[in-house]
Amino acid sequence: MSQADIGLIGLAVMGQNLVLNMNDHDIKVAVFNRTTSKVDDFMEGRAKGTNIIGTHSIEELVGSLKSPRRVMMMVKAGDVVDSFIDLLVPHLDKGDIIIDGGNELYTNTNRRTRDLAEKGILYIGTGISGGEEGARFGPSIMPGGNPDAWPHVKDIFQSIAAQVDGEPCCDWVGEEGAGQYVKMVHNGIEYGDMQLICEAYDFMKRGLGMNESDMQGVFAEWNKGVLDSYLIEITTNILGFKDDEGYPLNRILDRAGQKGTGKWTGINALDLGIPLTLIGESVFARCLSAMKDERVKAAEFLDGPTPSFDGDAKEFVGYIHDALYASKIISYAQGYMLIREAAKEYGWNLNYGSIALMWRGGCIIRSAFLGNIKEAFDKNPDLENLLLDDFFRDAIHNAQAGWRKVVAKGAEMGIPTPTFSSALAYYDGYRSATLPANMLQAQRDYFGAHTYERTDKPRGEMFHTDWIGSGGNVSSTIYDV
Ligand code: NBP
Repeated sequence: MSQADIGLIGLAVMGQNLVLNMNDHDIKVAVFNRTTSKVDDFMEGRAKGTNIIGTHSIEELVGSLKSPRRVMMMVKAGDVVDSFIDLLVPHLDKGDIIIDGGNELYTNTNRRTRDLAEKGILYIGTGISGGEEGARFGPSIMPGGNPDAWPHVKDIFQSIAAQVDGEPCCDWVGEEGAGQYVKMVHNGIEYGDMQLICEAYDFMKRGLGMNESDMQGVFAEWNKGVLDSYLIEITTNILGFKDDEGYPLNRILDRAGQKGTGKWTGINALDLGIPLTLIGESVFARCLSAMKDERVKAAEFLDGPTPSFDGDAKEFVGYIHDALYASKIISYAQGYMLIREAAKEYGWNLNYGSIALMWRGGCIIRSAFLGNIKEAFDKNPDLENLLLDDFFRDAIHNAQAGWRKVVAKGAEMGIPTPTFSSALAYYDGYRSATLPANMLQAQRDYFGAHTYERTDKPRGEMFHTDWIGSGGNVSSTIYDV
């Protein structure tokens, strides 16, 4: 039997489509699945007539591979990945490569990369985005792990990835769990992009009283400009979709779920002390939506303004566009701040421009906008914050008047805009040389003798005031909170 280029474990939706994608690119794949009848079904079904090899045990799978062996897992994240690693290792040699393509928590990938390196096995944890269609025809692939593994998988990954302007949406991200970390932040940004669009839709519908057809026209127009993206495109299509009973959109219950990666991103931001407010608000907006029954009761009980608008609706739609665009810039600026901090914290060497390039195609957040981010990092690889790039500064300056009008009008009309308004609060906070944290420090020192630094003394020199005249001279231990 001629030997396969790579083995793949896990024939669910992602695994099957990736295998067929590899087969299209003349990559010979051997496959295995825990429930082996799924191997047979696949071989008799979608894999019929291809070069794919079906196997029925880990031993047979590994035995069918060229050396160094490459085995990729597309299985449920967590313990299942650990158990497959345990099954694989006794059959592998030093220099062989194990790849996990699932939505794994990056800390697990950190641990596995180190443990397997001790055994001479090269480990990769890669983010893969784009869902079923992306896996089949070109996903965004974000690999991290043991850098020595990258040359062994580079050609395979880059050939099956989405291509934008002749460049693959796949490059080496960084050490250990960096690839899956970047995928996690990508998913958080996806939460943010979706919530921003929902707020624009809600404003047009409830605030301006627009119908689906008019809103569809607006989103279609937006998709031709700076907001050009997959999510704006599908929103346009959703607003235009009608069946015998009308618009399915209007029959969908307004309760959103979440699978966890947005939440992980928010938790990690809190751990690292990064103000990732927009993604945080997007996760909370889903949580609030899920409290449907309570909201229905509260709607009867709590009063507020009834939205009504008597201005120039067309002009206001332009302001909503600007609010969405400016908030989106804030979201990506915050996401990149988080990735930067993680790189510092975990000792990863990341190329921020190539991360933008990886997201340009194949994935849910793909957009023209990511090209501007790539250019910003090409100009200055050490850029501290996207807002400090000339292009994004000018963009936000141009958009801010409309953005402020939308946030103000939303508050006046009682239409919630959690991401538009939190993004604006972040913007105004970020550009404030002075914030009221002097009062906060005074309060902390008053009730807990936490001490404070002074504006007129060197940083790090701590002071305490006896605010009530009866306190002692003992101050609290100082540590970062
Ligand atoms: P699933 O996440 O549904 O996993 C199915 C695979 O895991 C099957 O091969 C199944 O084997 C195997 N598996 C399970 Br479940 N429990 C197992 C166990 N205890 N022992 C051994 N094998 C077990 O598949 P998927 O939706 O294709 O996703 C694969 C990975 O890719 C996941 O980490 C997912 O988060 C990630 N991902 C998914 C998407 C997407 O759009 N679906 C997108 C991007 C990333 P069985 O057939 O024997 O039950």
